[in-house]
Amino acid sequence: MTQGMAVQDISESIDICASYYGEQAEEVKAYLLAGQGRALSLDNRGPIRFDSDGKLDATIREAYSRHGFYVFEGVLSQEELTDLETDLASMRDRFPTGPESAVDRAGRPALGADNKALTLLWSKPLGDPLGGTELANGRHEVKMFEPEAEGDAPAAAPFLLLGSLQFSDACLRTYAHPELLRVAETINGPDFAPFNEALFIKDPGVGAAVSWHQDGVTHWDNPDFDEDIHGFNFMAQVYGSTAVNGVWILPGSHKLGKLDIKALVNEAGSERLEGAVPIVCNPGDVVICNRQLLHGSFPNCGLEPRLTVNFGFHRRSSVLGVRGGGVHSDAQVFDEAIIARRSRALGYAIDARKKRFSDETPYSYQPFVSQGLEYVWNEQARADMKDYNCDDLSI
Ligand SMILES: O=C(O)CCC(=O)C(=O)O
Repeated sequence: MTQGMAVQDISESIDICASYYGEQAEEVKAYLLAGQGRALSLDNRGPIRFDSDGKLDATIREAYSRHGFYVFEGVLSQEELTDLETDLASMRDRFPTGPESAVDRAGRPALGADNKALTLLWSKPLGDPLGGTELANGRHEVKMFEPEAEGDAPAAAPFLLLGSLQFSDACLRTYAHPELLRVAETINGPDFAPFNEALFIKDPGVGAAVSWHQDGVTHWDNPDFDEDIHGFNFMAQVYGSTAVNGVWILPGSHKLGKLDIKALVNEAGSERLEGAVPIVCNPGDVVICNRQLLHGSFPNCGLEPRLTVNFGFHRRSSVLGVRGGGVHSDAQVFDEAIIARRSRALGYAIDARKKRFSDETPYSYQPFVSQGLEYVWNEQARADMKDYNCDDLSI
């Protein structure tokens, strides 16, 4: 365990969460505690470090490769976290009043109401909207236990916002965090390509489960298959992430190919998979999570909120000339033009960040440099970002 690392005390949440599971409460409590202990004993957390060539420190790279995830501690400043919280509050004000509604609670056109691309996904409180369905290529093979929410919970609550960069300048700026982009460069090469961006919203007593799955859908049978071929996600934590509300992963599973999730659940006797650990973070920590890892999250039956700012990147060779999997955008063959169009979000993000954090050295993205491209974040750019996620490089 990282010496001296202080994590949130979630003992009360663990008890409350376990109580939702009735007869299995003791088993759930033991599982949460054991998983948390194992997570904190792994050698995969600490500040981002680079070597003298500007590449991600080799020890970190190796630990990421071994476990499939790594917790970069203290990446986002309090200022940046406050910006994200403020934007979430104003986005919530603009959310539709329900899954079928096109207006917000003030009767204005709701956020995303006139978008072509899918934006806000809803769930019944503490539900598992994807598990055991054909949605997202059927990759969420099992339905998680759906506890009964308290009586005052809303009938449905948003749990996932897609295309988040068009709705939040704070999310756009975080997307261009220079140290994170240098990590992306080390892992995926200087011509790395975007994937997609989203917010996972897990409010206490309401937040939905995301059933066990592996993200990749395209390259499992590729003769050049390797552990990084489906890219990775950064998961930036605004309030932290715990055994109760966080994503759980099966360490090392990103190297095992496509797993039979139903068989793993049968073997474990429940969705509490053996050997899995939660991603434990403090506010401001950012996780890098291999998309091939078996991962998922339980419904948030605890007391702490989780807001994850998700954004992923690919190797260019994983998307160029490849037919998309159709999960985040319509399936299409990704050519240079589509990748360039999708990359403009990064150009706008770098400029938006430069304007807000002027003391930082902005990230220099090689494909823009080599083509002499410069992007400016202004009102015209904002209009240009509408529905940018129709081109998510979904593989
Ligand atoms: O944040 C969560 O609960 C789920 C995240 C996830 O499944 C993903 O990023 O692929």
